[in-house]
Amino acid sequence: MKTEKIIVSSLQEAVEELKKNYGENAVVLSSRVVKKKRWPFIPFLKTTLLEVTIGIPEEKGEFQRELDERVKVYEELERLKSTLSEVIKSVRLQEEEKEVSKSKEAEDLSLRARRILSRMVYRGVRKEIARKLIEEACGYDIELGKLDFKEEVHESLLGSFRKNIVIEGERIFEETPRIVVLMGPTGVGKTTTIAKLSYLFKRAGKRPGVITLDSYRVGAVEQLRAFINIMELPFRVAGTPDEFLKSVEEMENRDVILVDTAGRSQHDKLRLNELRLFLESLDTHVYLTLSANLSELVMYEVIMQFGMFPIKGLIFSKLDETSYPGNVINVAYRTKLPILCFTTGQTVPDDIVMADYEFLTRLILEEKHELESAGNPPEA
Ligand SMILES: Nc1nc2c(ncn2[C@@H]2O[C@H](COP(=O)(O)OP(=O)(O)OP(=O)(O)O)[C@@H](O)[C@H]2O)c(=O)[nH]1
Ligand SMILES: [Mg+2]
Repeated sequence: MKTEKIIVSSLQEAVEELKKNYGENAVVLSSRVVKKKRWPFIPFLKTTLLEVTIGIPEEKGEFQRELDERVKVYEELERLKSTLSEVIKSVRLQEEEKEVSKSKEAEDLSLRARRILSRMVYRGVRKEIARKLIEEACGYDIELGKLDFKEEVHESLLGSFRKNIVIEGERIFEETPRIVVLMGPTGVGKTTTIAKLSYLFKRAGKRPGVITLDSYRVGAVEQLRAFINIMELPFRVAGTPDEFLKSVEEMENRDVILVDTAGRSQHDKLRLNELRLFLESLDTHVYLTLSANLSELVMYEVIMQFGMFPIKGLIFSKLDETSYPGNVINVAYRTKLPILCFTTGQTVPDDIVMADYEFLTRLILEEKHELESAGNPPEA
């Protein structure tokens, strides 16, 4: 921005001058009073004048103009994309509702319950599981002659989740296990989650330490080490079962030892057995990390292959990368494995949510407020 000084008799005059001579984008930056003008025949009469500093924006270069244009186009595209995705969503929901209303559910579920059923199926929950969860959240309404939610939708469903899905969540900070091991396929976010968890343990007043068994990927180890160092926590790399045992001994004074493992494909039995050697002699709490965007079948496959370890619970990572989190419900409902936490992005340590029923209910209902404000619509 260029600046220039002009002398005027009032601010009003300055504004007019700006518009006339400097264009629409010029602005007044400051002003000060100067008594300058003397009238030749009346020397004692001085007129008060203002010295006004004005700012004149520089002409935008070709590159900046082009960039601005592109940003505008991208913004417009983003707007269109989000409108389109809203339209697709509402069409799919309507289709789902039509489907449900044609089926047997129409005979025995209230309209409100059917709408929630459609919503859950749309979010990826299997219909039979969604139906079971809804049935448990409902009671028989004599007037309707159908099942309807006992309380408001959110509360009723939350109660049903409590009965059918096991959640570990914040409890881990109270009943802190001594050695917590994260396992799972390659690239699901184990190392990132270890960093986030170690922060949460420290925040909960515990004294965590971290051991990584992943001595293959130097970059990954260094990244984790850097974060753990910032938190002033002990960190060890163990390449053999003996080194691992030694590191555990060295961390004797720690409340909890978080153990990161190298990603193993569920098909790589040899490597999985090797991992077993590390943990054999110790009492460990193994959590399996599953990316929330995996298909349900692949999730079962991974759980089965890692079944050679005493899996205590599940961590669902990359929740931010899926629009259909119903898989989480399906897998937790069927396996009855406790959910420990969800990770929701790449940022350490913020993008992690310790699992609780409130979060799970919201996750599945998504537009909770929209549904609740809809109340209990009259039967069609
Ligand atoms: N979008 C998203 N990305 C994540 C999340 N958690 C981790 N990532 C990213 O996923 C990639 C792999 O993360 P890592 O923590 O290295 O995964 P890992 O399971 O330790 O990988 P291996 O040790 O190679 O098996 C990195 O780019 C992370 O930033 C998450 O919750 N959401
Ligand atoms: Mg890793």
